[in-house]
Amino acid sequence: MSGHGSPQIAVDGTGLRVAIVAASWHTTVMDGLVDGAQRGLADAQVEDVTLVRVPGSFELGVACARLAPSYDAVVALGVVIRGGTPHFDYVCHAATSALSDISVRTGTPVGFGLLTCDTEKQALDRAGLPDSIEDKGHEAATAAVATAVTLKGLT
Ligand code: DLZ
Repeated sequence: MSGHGSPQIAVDGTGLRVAIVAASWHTTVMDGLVDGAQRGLADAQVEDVTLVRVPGSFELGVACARLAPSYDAVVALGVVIRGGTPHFDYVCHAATSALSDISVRTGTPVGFGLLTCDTEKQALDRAGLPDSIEDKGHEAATAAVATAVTLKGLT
């Protein structure tokens, strides 16, 4: 994982089935996040990966809710960039609370790869692109798989 204070997690997710759900706004950043999540799953030896695209981050919740019961883990990816109206706050809040609720309600880990940024530069810095500082798609995928592996060990 990347970012100040983040753990270095080595995960073996062999045999797991994982869905990536990705919004489509802010294409360059999203391309980096999707690539990072796919790399994270490959690093964790996850071979059964399904990629589902939704229009915007607001739609992440309904897609993850549909997929969560059928997968070992889901990775939600999106980018919301603050504009001049309160829309940003509504989309961020709706998506975040839906994703949290889905993971707790279904017991399927949902990796939180939703970037909520004031500027496009902040999003690019976190997108896992060659000039980025952080790799949030990889981080979200690794966290989801690590949690799925832990939960399998408990049941
Ligand atoms: C409408 C909207 C706006 C203004 N900004 C973003 C954004 O920065 N990132 C994103 O993923 N989606 C955005 N959307 C679209 C909403 O998430 C949603 O797709 C629409 O409101 C249609 O339901």
